[in-house]
Amino acid sequence: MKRETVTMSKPQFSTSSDMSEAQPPTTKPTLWNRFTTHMKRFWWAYLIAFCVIVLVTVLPILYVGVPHFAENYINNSAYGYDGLEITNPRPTAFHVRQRKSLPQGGAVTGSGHLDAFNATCRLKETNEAFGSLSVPQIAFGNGAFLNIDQDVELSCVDCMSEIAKNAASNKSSSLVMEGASDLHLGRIPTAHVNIRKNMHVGSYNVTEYLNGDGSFNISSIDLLDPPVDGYNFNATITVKNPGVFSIELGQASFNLTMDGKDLGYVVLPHLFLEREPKETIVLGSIDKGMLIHEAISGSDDFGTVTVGIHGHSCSYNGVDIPYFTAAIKAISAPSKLDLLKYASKLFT
Ligand SMILES: *[C@@H]1O[C@H](CO)[C@@H](O)[C@H](O)[C@H]1NC(C)=O
Ligand SMILES: *[C@@H]1O[C@H](CO)[C@@H](O)[C@H](O)[C@H]1NC(C)=O
Ligand SMILES: *[C@@H]1O[C@H](CO)[C@@H](O)[C@H](O)[C@H]1NC(C)=O
Ligand SMILES: *[C@@H]1O[C@H](CO)[C@@H](O)[C@H](O)[C@H]1NC(C)=O
Ligand SMILES: *[C@@H]1O[C@H](CO)[C@@H](O)[C@H](O)[C@H]1NC(C)=O
Ligand SMILES: *[C@@H]1O[C@H](CO)[C@@H](O)[C@H](O)[C@H]1NC(C)=O
Ligand SMILES: CC(=O)N[C@H]1CO[C@H](CO)[C@@H](O)[C@@H]1O
Repeated sequence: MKRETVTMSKPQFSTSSDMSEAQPPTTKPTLWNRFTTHMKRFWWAYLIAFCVIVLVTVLPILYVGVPHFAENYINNSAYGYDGLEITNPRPTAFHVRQRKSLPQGGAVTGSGHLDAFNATCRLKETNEAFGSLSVPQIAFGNGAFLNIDQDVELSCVDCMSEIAKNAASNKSSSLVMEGASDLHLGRIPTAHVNIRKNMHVGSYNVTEYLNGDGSFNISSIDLLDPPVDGYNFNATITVKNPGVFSIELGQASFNLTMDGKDLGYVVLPHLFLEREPKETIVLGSIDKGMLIHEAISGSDDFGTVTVGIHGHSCSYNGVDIPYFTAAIKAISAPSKLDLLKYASKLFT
């Protein structure tokens, strides 16, 4: 074995001189004869050379190129949050669901699958792991389909709070999803891929959102006199989701101010931001006298008031959800309300 390798390169380069010496000088060999004689003597050299070429160039393409390509493809394909649903929040867990078609672009043709794998989610900034997701097998052929439907346990609740807080404070955050899987594609040998995907989490300017056109509409409002359970009004509002994914928050409560003074508070007992605008209930306890006085003689147009909205807490089934509370608490924004349009009942 060793010896062959050593001599292999020599015959290849000295063949022409060997050949002419080997041929009897009288007969004029045809080109074909010379070729076959040459091949008879040196076939093994060509075989070895062929094997070397295969080993050196082709296999890396399969073993290195395919994983590299797959990693590149996963790295560069934009992850879409559309269709993502976060529900059933608990202090250290929540449910996540996403069913979506994945684009099968680039050179990934043919059918195959990516094995199921566990992905670790980390905060990009600190590299701290805060949860893991078990990504199911993803089969592809005519496109691919992702189907995630599971609980995510949080190993770092503060990390999740940071992400949620940033999202509500117009600060973006980045996550890294890490994992390793095997890619089976057609007849190509199984390729081991290391996945490290950066994901951007969008954020919102709540001030802009609250004052933007059509972010929420008050569909109905009832004054409760005498108050019921401490609330002196209830209302039904339609809320537009500022984001692209659905999120079940539970009971969110906000304190209200006007000109820096306490006006009261509102509680939204079942806040679930879905893709389409959706109705939700608001229960409130406010100083009506102060509101009406401001509407009539305040600095805004007649009937219009500017109410300061300050996040207080968020709970689900009566249990505080620390990461959502962090997001809600980050909200402190003024909102202009046209009481004549929304709450003319206040003046009757
Ligand atoms: C994919 O992204 C990760 C992290 O950004 C990087 O370390 C890795 O080299 C990338 N892979 C390819 C094939 O570009
Ligand atoms: C993911 O992790 C869980 C628990 O640690 C384990 O039971 C499961 O087999 C893992 N799944 C894969 C695909 O490695
Ligand atoms: C949000 O937008 C408002 C008005 O456009 C601006 O005054 C405020 O600074 C912004 N807030 C953040 C956190 O960027
Ligand atoms: C509120 O009403 C306006 C006009 O009636 C509409 O354009 C907007 O989409 C509505 N917003 C919601 C969240 O329903
Ligand atoms: C608001 O209060 C009125 C009067 O008590 C009641 O009929 C209505 O069902 C309440 N609406 C909500 C959304 O709680
Ligand atoms: C803030 O809101 C909470 C409930 O949402 C309420 O218990 C608390 O009294 C409010 N604080 C003020 C100063 O209004
Ligand atoms: C950091 C961040 O997300 N900033 C955003 C704040 O809000 C404005 C307007 O909505 C965006 O343009 C910024 O990108």
